[in-house]
Amino acid sequence: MNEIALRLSQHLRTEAAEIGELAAVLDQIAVAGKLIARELGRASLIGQLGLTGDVNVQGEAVKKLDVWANDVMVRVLDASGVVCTMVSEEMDEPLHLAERCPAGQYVVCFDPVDGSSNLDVNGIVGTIFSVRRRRGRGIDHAAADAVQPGSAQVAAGYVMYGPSTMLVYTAGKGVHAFTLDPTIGEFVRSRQHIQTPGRGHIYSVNEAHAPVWAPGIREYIDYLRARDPASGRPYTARYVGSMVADVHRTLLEGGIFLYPGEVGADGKTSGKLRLQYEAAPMAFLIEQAGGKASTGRERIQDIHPASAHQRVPILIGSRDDVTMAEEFAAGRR
Ligand code: AHM
Ligand code: MG
Repeated sequence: MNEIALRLSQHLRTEAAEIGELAAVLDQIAVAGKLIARELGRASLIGQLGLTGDVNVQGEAVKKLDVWANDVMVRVLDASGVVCTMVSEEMDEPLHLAERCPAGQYVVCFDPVDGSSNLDVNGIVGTIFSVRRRRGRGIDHAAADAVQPGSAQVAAGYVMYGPSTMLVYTAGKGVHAFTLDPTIGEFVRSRQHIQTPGRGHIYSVNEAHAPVWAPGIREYIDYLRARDPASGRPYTARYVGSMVADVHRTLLEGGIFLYPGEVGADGKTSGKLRLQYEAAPMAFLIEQAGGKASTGRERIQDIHPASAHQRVPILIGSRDDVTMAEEFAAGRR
């Protein structure tokens, strides 16, 4: 028993002087996390696994839990009273709550159940969120509010549904982790001011896509696999296929997680992971922990989204590992 256990709600109360109404947004996301964790825990028993039969705007088969969790996120954020625009992987268009605009200061981008290919095998999934301020006032600003660069984030994080449920967030003052104690239904602080090691020994990537990567990325992975004990190689490979789980491990243990771009016949590179609710929030977290996140060419946080569901390549993790990956990607090594 941790005698000095601090609940998330208490922690947010002490932060409220600095983060203001953002505390209400984070508190509501914690509520959604508890509801989603409960549903995941019994999903196979109540027929919540499997597909709805629909296909989303991104051409992916929609799962029942994706839709259910999206609805939960929309309802809890609406109830916060301070969110007026939402962008979700599960909604084709941004959702603008015009009636909230007089008071609603925040735009929240989220992926309600990320890594959902793991759902049917009882694997780890997560909810990723990213909070920005509204730029303008009035509904006419809503479209611009929905596409802001990662550098505009005021908070970001994820809830990870693993052996325990964890909420990890930053509001620009370090990265803090809370673990759900199911016996009291509360997130309790388990780590403060998490720092990612400057260099790790794990790489995490779906290597089946190696034939469509740029040559520099293939050379980088070959380099990590080569045996050279003096420079700490070979690295170890770990890949869950759930960004939250793979980034969480990288955040704590260091190393690098990559989802490199696919180089098409036209020579153009396209990523898989979505900028606004996958790449940018993880980039904010990892930078707050002393790490780096880039596309290989530019810092993730500097990218201005061209559209709500824009995809980007991503290299994220320990500072030295990401720097080396960028050098390989640029052909400088
Ligand atoms: P999703 O939002 O449809 O679940 O897709 C995102 C997920 C990430 O969690 C994970 O890093 C990646 O897709 C895995 O993709 P792949 O199966 O191609 O390796
Ligand atoms: Mg996702």
